[in-house]
Amino acid sequence: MKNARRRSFNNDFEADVFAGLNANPKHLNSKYFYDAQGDALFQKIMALSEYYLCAREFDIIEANKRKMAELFSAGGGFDLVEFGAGDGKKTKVLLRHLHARQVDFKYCPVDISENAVQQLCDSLKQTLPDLRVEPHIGTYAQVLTKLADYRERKKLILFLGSNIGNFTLDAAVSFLQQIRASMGRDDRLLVGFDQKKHPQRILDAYRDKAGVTEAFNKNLLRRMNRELGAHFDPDTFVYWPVYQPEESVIKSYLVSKIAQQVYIEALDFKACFQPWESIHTENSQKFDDPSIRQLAQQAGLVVTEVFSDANSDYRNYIFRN
Ligand code: AVI
Repeated sequence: MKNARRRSFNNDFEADVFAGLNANPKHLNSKYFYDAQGDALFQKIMALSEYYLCAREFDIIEANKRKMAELFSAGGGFDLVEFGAGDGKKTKVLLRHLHARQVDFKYCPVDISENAVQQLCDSLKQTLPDLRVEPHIGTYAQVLTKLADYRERKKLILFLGSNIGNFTLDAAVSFLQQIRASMGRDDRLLVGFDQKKHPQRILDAYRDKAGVTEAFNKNLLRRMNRELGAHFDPDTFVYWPVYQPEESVIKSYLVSKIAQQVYIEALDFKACFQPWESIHTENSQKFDDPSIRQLAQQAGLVVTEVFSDANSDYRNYIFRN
């Protein structure tokens, strides 16, 4: 194995692939799922009957949009900053409602995927042409620094879709702490949390019958082939999600069915796999009220409102500083 410190990389993807495939056990960061192909697959996941998260959060926002709008718009105009905006499907419910009531606000969607942000801005231009939109493209870490630019008036920060579940718990606390540091007294943070439930339902959401989530994970291999000149054969890997009820987390893996050495041209490096060796691709944490309150407390945030769907499958919490 060549020494990582002596190498130079053209971008984070190259550096992270090299580090992750040299590690034991191997891992890749799930943020790399989201290139144009990954975005399209994630759109399909969100429409799957097994993947209840989006539909439940949509129901919650639809049922509570009046109350949410009142809470946010009390005391004048505000900036609505959304981390991980994606296609904005759920947020559009709020946007339409605020817009129809002529509330003074600006929408600032943030996403790592330029493609997703572009599509969102295009669709908003069609449906709400006079909405003020200020998009940002970048990783959460990059864009967190931008929150400092939104100090002039009140802001509402959205972090929907249970995206927080893709962080480790420590990283979630640190992310929330950084958001909190940018929040003034009147600012609010609205976060979506997928809830603990029957393990089978959780597992089914990540092991859909149509195999879309498998294709979404294997897109990581295809992305390395496209962007790094790697030679992965996705058919030699099994997609394997597991739900750990003790930690209440779905852990997703790609497992090599065979012993193989995969050459990655851009890194001039061969990734070596033993038979049945895994690559950890994603964590999707599930929550309950105590674990959310503990997270909030560790981040120094205070819960002000909780919204739930009828079965408590999913919840949205509002926090203040
Ligand atoms: C974006 N994120 C919250 C999704 C999740 O549920 O962890 C990504 C996903 N992975 C597999 N299906 C969906």
